[in-house]
Amino acid sequence: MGLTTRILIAMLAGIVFGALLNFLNASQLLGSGATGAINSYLTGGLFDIVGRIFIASLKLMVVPLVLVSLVCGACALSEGSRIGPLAGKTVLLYLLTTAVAITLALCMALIIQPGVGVDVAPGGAFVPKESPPLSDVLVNIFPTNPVAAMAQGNMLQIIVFALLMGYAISRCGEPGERIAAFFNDLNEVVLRMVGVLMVFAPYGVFALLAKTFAELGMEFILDLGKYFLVVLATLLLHAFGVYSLLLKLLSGLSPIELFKKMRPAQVFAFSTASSAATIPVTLSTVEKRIGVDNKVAAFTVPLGATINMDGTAIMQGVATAFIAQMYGIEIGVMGYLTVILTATLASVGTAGVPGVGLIMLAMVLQQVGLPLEGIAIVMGVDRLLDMVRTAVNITGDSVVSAVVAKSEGALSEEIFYDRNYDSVAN
Ligand code: DAS
Repeated sequence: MGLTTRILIAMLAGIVFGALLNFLNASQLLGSGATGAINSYLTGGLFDIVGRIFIASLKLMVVPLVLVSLVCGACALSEGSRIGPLAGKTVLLYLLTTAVAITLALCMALIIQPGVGVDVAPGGAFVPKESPPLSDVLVNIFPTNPVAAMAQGNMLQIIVFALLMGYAISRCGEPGERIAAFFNDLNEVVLRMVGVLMVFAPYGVFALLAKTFAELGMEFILDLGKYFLVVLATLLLHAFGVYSLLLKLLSGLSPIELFKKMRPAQVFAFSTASSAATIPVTLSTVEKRIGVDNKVAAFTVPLGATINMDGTAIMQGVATAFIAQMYGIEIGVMGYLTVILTATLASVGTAGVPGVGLIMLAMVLQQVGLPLEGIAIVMGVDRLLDMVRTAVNITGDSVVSAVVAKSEGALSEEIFYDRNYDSVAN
């Protein structure tokens, strides 16, 4: 049974079991003694311990994953920058669409306010750390001690250090090539560690959802549903709104044609929830159905799968606002600007594998001083959202590939508008 299925089953089981405990608690059906025992040994005992261990395992991976994957991403970026204007346009558009995505997500969450009125401060009110003034935020982005930044989990400092290191590695000739190879291998190991920890995700999801629903009851499912719908609506708005606008304005190409042609790659991305695994299908679709020349697609598609995660940034934006609202924490304009900066830069390092967006969410929450326990609440519905946002991620890669190729005169409009093409040529 796949991890997706196991997490979904754990989610449903956790919700049902938690709601049952909540009912027994409220109705005192088992008598005060048994109810008290359930509360202290199960809800406040076993589930609390398993849940906290699971949250710790997510925290464990944040620093190594961000550091290593960002160094690799920065190397790939810098390698690419030797391709001159094509790379500049590609990277600029990727970062721009990600920043628009997270801004759109924050606006949607602040307008709809899915987390307002949901009081989930199980351990008592959460005291947020004071958000520093803008000048401090900007100065504090630059680390004075990279080891201290990693020890303290100062994510923006780690991101800046990793980007600088990745750039330097790509400008170091043979020694840099050896180090780049080492970091690419290390990235495989770190992603494998994420995979190992994800095996335990169903147990963590069950324990945390059972605890949450035992304390909050079934009405909480409506709040979770609101979160789910806000993320989904923003993903669709970004995909069909922002991408269509971008394609029409910058290339004059028909968004409807592109969405129709991209369907095989979107379906593959949805089912695998992995941009990286979808690269071969995205590449083939972009070249043979969209008409992008290989010299462009071979650079823009793999780079996009590495650094362009608009769907993930959208989840991070909505989840951050949702968690702040649930805990009644005002993170203010500075806090939201920090979220946009952190999530945009972090998307450079988010690897295209299932579930990694959640670990990057831990990083964003940590940066703005929000409780990571909130992840457990959104995690229950994350797997399905992961599949949708991965399809959005690769759609963004294909839109930017088409725009850049058109601007370089490397896109065949004959192929783009050819409707007889009914399969992705291998
Ligand atoms: N599943 C990731 C991807 O492959 C995105 C994420 O985890 O948010 O794009």
